[in-house]
Amino acid sequence: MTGITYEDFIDLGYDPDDTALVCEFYVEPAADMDMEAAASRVASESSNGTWAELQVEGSVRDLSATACDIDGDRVTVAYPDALFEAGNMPQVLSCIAGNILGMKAVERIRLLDCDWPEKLTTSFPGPQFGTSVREEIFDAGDRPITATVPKPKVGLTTDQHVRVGYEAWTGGIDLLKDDENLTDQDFNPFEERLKRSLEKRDQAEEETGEKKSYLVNVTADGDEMLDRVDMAAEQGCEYVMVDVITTGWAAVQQVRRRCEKHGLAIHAHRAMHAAFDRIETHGVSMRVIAQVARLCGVDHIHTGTADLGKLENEDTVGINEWLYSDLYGLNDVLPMASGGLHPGLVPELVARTGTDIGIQAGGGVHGHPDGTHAGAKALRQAIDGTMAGVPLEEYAEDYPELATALEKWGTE
Ligand code: CAP
Ligand code: MG
Repeated sequence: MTGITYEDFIDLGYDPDDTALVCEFYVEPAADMDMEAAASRVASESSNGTWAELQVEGSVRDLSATACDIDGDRVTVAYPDALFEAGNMPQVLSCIAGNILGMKAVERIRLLDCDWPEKLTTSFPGPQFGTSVREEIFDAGDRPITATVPKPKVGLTTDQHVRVGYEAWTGGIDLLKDDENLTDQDFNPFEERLKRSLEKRDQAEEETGEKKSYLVNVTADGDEMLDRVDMAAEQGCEYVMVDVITTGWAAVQQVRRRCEKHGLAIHAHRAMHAAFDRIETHGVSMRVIAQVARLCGVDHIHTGTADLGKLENEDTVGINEWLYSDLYGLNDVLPMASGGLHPGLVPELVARTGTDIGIQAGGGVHGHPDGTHAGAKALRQAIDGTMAGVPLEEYAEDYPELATALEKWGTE
């Protein structure tokens, strides 16, 4: 009997069939290793090999991954379908983005992209609504939907938070969103915030004649999070918000199932994503994180601002295109642009990303010199002006709130 060694995991002529999950990695081999040796170790450690030569009877080789292409610093690895448990995202990630990220055989390694096969993909539910939220939940026509998050992020009392929400909604914002680190603290408890915000939402809907909604942050440990989803549904929410990275994919899958029962959409905040994707030569790309989020079934996800605003971004436009793309019948996802946005950036943002997005601004609404209500109006005016194809400076001649915002923040 011959043992299984690293060499068994590389076959550069191998052409995977369409049932395989094919992953592209960036790889920098360790100093004492060539690319082929590193690539075979990536395929081995992420499927069913290890550092020692193994003597195993039977057909375990059928479950081995194969490093099937090396192109400069890019390595392609094909994983057989049988390696994966259907519908179990943590299990999939423990293979393709597990131990290999810490292997001494590589100096750096990044999971750049996945080509998801039909069987594995459709074992996940995908989003319930996706971009259709713009029509199904709001009557937003072609314009981007708009959201705001009260600032400061935490510290506002429930009274203050609810008031800010009302001012934002009546100023023209569609969605009020909790911040990522606001859940159920003593200064602003979940249940009270939820109930009172929804009262104000109803009032704002009546006053504006527009549909309004609230993204309440249900992030918590598993059972508690599901209770919060139930409460959000009972109280009449259309959405919940989940911090998908910090809470973990198993929890996201659980929330998705519970949300289906209630017909609730999921807004995915991605706090902590940069721990995986910020260093360009290591980790897991935002592209893959967004893919995983779509399979698990979120309806919105933050994908950055196409290099506008305050945060580092990875290829927002390419990620958004993937989120819209056909994927064996799974619904698409609405990308949310957020992070240092203000009204003056709207035309350029829309020029870069198109209109099938959500635009989220915190500081860019509440930092308006005349307060939240004026800031909300200015953001909506910027969107309406952009949709009308009128340069913002010109549009602002008729809209004083926008004029003030442009004076304060400019258009860059
Ligand atoms: C934005 C924000 C969002 C980030 C998330 C914040 O506030 O509420 O969480 O944009 O980043 O807390 O920073 P501002 P990303 O509008 O005041 O910047 O969308 O890149 O995941
Ligand atoms: Mg935030």
